[in-house]
Amino acid sequence: MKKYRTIYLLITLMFTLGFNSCEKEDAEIEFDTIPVANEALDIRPTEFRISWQPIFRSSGYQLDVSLDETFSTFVSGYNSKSINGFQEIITDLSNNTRYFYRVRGLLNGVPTENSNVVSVVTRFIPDEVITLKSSASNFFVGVAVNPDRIADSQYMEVYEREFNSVTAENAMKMANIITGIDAMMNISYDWSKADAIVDYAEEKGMNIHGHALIWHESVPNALTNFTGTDAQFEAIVEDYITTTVTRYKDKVDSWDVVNEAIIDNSTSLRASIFRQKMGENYLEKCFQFARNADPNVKLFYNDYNMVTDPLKRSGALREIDKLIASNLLDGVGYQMHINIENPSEAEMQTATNELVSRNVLIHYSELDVRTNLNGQSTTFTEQRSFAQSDKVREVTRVYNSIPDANKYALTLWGLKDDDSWITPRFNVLDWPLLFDNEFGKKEAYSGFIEGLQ
Ligand code: 9MR
Repeated sequence: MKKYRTIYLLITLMFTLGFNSCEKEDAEIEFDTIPVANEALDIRPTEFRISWQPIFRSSGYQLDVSLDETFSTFVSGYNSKSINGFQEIITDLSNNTRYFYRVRGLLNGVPTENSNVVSVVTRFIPDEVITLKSSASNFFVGVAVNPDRIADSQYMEVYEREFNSVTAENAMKMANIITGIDAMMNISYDWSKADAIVDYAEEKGMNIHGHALIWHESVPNALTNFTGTDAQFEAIVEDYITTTVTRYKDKVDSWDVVNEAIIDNSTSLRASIFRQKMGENYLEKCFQFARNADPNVKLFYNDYNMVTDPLKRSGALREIDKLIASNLLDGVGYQMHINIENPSEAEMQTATNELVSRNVLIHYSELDVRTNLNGQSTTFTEQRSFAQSDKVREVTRVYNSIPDANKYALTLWGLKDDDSWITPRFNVLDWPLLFDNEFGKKEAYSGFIEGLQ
């Protein structure tokens, strides 16, 4: 008797559960008369996959994909496109672009209301394990640092994760090292800041690019006010270059020996104090002093606007050719203080080919990409973020086209946006680097890696 009662109870239970679950499913299907669009998947630079939750008794779907949220600019072929399944891969799209999609079901041939609208950005999404330095084969990825930041654990973490080369943004400049020159022409130095950076990079096994031995914008007062003869001036410069290069022998791997010697929109040498007191061939002299002090360290000429200013470039190349002929130059730095509009990829390629044909090492130094070109913007808009990423991708793509033997390094002029010299110098808000103020990777970070794929 007891046995029958148990079986009866079990059967009752099964029926109850079964009917309940059927009732529940029916209720859900009845309720879902509009499809629900899912988030996009498999996002790539030119495609993504979208899907939606099917609705009951639908004979098909109609899909809209648009460039705007109000669905007025459709992606070609995606204005009420008929689809039989529950998903679609949209291809041939533009990189770094925001799209919107929605879907309708067809019940007895009549479209339902639109689903929710989902937005998606086509972009390159680097694998989590990839970093800037790991994406670069056969060249260094560098960052401009200062003594405070190399002592800050948040900066250090990113420096060590992403970079394998450093440049002192300011600490190794002449005016920041020389503290005085006495009556006997003895130079006094403060090495503390430069040493801190060199020690840090040495400890972390990073490449060190020395910046910069001779630069007209970093002349110590003691030298500006120097009243001795030109020969004495030159002797001081030789002493300084010899002492500095010797101090960092086997530690600093390369030096910008002379920085920014050519006048903008011209082929002429600047009338800097070095040009005035040491003569027209002062570059050769300075490179020779450096070569004598350390025959192994790589010697660079470094300048800005070398891509966008062909006159200036030809003036610089004239000096570079003389240095090459004297066997004094190993490499050239193209400072990459650029913006989202200029230079074009083709211009970068042309200017870079000039160096490849001379078979020198090529440093894209001082990379930052300004975005606030009219100075009016108070926020870093999505559009600018994408444009910046596109420009950075062009930079790394051109750099990657250089033969391996001529690659040296690509150096960012700072880590995060609020480190940048741009805002203080031009008194305009900007967001020129690869990391935001919270150390977050920006779109431009992805662009950098994408250009190296
Ligand atoms: O970024 C540097 C900024 O912090 C300094 O105030 C400035 C003057 O020393 O130099 C900036 O770096 C320059 C670099 O040394 C040479 N090329 C141009 C850079 C931007 O001015």
